[in-house]
Amino acid sequence: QRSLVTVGEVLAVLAAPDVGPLTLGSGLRLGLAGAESNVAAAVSRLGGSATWIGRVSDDALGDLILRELRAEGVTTVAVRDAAPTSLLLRERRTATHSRTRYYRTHTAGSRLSIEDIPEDLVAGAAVLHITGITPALGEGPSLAVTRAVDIAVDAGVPVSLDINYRSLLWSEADARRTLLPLLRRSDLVFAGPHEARLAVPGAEEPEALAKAICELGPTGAVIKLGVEGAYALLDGQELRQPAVPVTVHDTVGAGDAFAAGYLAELLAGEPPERRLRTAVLLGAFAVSTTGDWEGLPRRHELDLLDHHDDIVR
Ligand code: KDG
Repeated sequence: QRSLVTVGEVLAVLAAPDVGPLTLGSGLRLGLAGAESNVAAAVSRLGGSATWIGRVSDDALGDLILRELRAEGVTTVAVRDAAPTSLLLRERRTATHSRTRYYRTHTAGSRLSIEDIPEDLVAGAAVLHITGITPALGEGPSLAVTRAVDIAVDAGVPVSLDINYRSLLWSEADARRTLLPLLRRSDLVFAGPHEARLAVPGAEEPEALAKAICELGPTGAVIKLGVEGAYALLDGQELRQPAVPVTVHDTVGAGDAFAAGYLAELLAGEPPERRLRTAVLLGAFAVSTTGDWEGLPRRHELDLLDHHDDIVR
């Protein structure tokens, strides 16, 4: 099977296990995150082939990133860099309110450059998946993503874009300026309603947002609606998928899981209805488990949320 190829940065996450202010000190749990690697790991768990391209630090955290991705079955194409790994600090200030802080400048991932993108690999991909996070990391990463899209478009490889707007990284105006040219050359776009409005201001409802996105070039737009499921416009065909009811535990990573569910089924040759169903299901797994990707299912676990018994004996 040809691979999903993605380009991005993996961050080390320092997460407070307890609820309360970090001001008082705390033990922290070390984990990993990164929108693109989340997608790669999730696709791999569903049996798809996934390749991640990026820069990682030349130290224990860089080793941890590569070991973890490889353990998940993801092929890694990594340049080792003397700069450190980015950190993401997660404070659980109250039971329902988390605060995030990035330590993300002059780090390995932000030094990604055009030369780090292997042409053959991207040209031979089943799909190139990019997100709006990597281009926000600086000029080098932004040019690297553009280079990957250039290669994909020339080779006829479909491009999937998750807008993934991060207000801590850049303004909406900067995001729009940088992401619109990428969106126009993408085949498939994932966005929440707010992210979609950032790309196509003026439209309000999911139907109008998806239509406006497709008028810019993509043949597919998938609007993620959280507890209301998802709406998609794919080659002019409308699809709706209700959400799977679950107990919300940790919503971070739900969007990546959603995109991964969709893309894994695309890779497997499944029809649009099935792609959207698995997308919503993976989003449900992400919100009902801890961490961005750790709780995501393998294929044989996809029906787990159908069982309402707490304990499976
Ligand atoms: O989509 C979840 C991401 O926000 C998380 O994994 C970290 O990539 C990340 C980012 O830049 O916020």
